[in-house]
Amino acid sequence: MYGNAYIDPNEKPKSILDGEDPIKLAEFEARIARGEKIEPKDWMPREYRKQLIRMIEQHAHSEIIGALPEGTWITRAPGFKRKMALMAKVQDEVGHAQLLYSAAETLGKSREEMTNDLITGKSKYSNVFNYPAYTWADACIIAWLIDAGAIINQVANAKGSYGPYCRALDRICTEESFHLKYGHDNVVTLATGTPIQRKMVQEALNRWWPPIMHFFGPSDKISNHTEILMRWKVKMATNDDMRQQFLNMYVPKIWDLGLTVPDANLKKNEDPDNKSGGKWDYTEPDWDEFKRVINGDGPCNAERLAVRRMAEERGRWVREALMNKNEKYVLPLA
Ligand code: BYC
Repeated sequence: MYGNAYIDPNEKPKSILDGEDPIKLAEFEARIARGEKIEPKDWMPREYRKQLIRMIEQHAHSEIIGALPEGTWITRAPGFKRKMALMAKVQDEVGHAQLLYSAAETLGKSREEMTNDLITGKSKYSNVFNYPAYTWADACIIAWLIDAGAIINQVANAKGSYGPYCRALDRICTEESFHLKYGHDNVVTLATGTPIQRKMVQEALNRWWPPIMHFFGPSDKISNHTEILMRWKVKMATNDDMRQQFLNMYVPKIWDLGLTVPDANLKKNEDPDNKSGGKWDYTEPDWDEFKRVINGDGPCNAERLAVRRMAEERGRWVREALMNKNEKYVLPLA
């Protein structure tokens, strides 16, 4: 861990830029405007550090908790090939958490603190992983559409301002693009399969649609952090823009497979004056449900954290053994 300016999370400044040196702040913002990357030892405003820790940490937790709903399908995936592919995907997701925790550590918060904040329910992680994966089709929809949403978000933010986060996102996106193909292949198999398979995948899509709409974050009108994160190029598009991009790319693909989207109001608004080709109209997602789920009261929050807590407890002896400076280890022969 090499960041040494970690902020006390309980400290409450009067305004987010209170006490910042205006000259340093102007230089910092000029670097960002020129498209330069900010690196861990560079000067940065406290709010930039705080926001990045929050966002990267939540992203890391999402990867590790996100491994759970799909992970339970490894032994039940149909056939050896799909079991192998799902095992590799889940392993990748855990590796993404590893990369992201390392990126967050460069800002000065230790892995132990982050893990502790996750298992005590202090930190958030993506809403979507608080829903159950009842059938194999749910695991397929996650691998296709949640990974698709993640790629849209991450490809954009990989061009952002904080070097370690952008480099982690570049690597993650490469791996996610395989996940997307794997998920698409699974969904195509079900959607072009027997009537029972088609019904199964349609029902899974119906279950996952509301959480997927929530995945991109609250609408811009009620998003707390978008403004400052866009100003500092941490977020490269707003929540609503990312949601629109997802609808634009994936609704036609869903329809092509003969599946329906469970939103009677979903349609592309073909305004001829709109050069972007028109935006999608959709039913406003239920933001009360979203708030409940991200604040700990979703269908699987308790179970997810209990599993993570158990893993932490069961792995303690390994970490303690590795940290023991007095332990004599067998040296390699060559
Ligand atoms: N879920 O001001 P806003 C994956 C919170 S894993 C939960 O708009 P921001 C995968 C937000 O934190 C990839 N909470 O926030 C893994 C804030 O609360 P706090 C997951 C959410 O940060 C395994 C409050 O709502 N991707 O794909 O400007 C298997 C207000 O929101 C969510 C990432 O983590 C949510 N969906 O924008 C398969 C991407 N949305 O902190 C797949 C990185 C919002 O004030 N994160 N909240 O208490 C981001 O890009 C941004 O943080 C967000 C939200 C766009 C998600």
